[in-house]
Amino acid sequence: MKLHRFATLAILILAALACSGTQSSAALLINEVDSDTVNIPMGATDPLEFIEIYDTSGISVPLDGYVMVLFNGNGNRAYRVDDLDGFSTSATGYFVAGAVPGAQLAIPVNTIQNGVDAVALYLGNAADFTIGTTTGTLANTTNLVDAIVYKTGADVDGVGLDGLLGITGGVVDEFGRDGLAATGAIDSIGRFPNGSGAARNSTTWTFMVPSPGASNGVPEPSSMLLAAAAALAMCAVRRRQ
Ligand SMILES: [Ca+2]
Ligand SMILES: [Ca+2]
Ligand SMILES: [Ca+2]
Repeated sequence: MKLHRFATLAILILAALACSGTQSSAALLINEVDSDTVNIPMGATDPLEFIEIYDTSGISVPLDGYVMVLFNGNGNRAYRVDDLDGFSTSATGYFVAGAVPGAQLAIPVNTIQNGVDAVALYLGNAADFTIGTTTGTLANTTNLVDAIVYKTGADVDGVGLDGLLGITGGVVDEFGRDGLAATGAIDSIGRFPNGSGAARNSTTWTFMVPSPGASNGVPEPSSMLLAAAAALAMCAVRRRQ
C-alpha cells in the first residue's frame, strides 16, 4: 500500500470519528446512480444501469407510499414513474431499480437517461405524475424526499433542473474522474461515505466503483481524499449547528 493511501485511510478514520455522536435519525436517500455503463455484451446499450435507494437505518423497511420519478433534462419533465408500493429495502437497507442483475425493481436496459437528468424520490403515487417531453410533470419539490441531478460529461441541457428540485451542491458528473466517456462508463456516482450527507444535497456525491445493493466504495485515492475532506467539512458544519 502506498503512502498516500495510508494518508487517505487516516483521513477517512478521522472523518468517521469526527462524525461519531453526531448522526441524525435514519433517512431514506437516493444513494447511488449509474446511467451510462459498459456495453458488455458487445452491442448492448447501458445494460448495467441502476438506481440505488438506501435507508440509513441499515435494515429492511417498506417502501409503501413512495414513488420514484425520473426527469428528462430536455424540458425538465418526468419521463418515467415507478410506484414503490409493495417493495422493501433489503435486510441491509438497500433497494435497487434498474437493469443490473439482482435489481428488486427491473427496469429495461437503456432506460435511465445519460444526463443532464434527474432521479427523484417522492411521497405519493404513480398516478400523481404524468410523463412526456411536453406534457409530463415538471420537476418540483412537493412531497419530495430526495433527488439528484447528474450529467455525463459536457451535457448542456437540464438548465435549472437542480433548482426546480431544491438541490444544494449542484449537478454531479458521472464522467468526473477524468472527463472521458470510457471511464464514466466504468464509474457510478453516489454518496461517500456510504449514506452520508443530507437529502437533496449532492456535496458528498462522487464517482466510484458501482456497488448496487451494497455499501458505496471509491476507486481512486484522489476522489477518496476529496470525499474525506467533504465529510470532515460536513461534520464541522453539523457541530456548529
Ligand atoms: Ca443510460
Ligand atoms: Ca457509469
Ligand atoms: Ca451502493
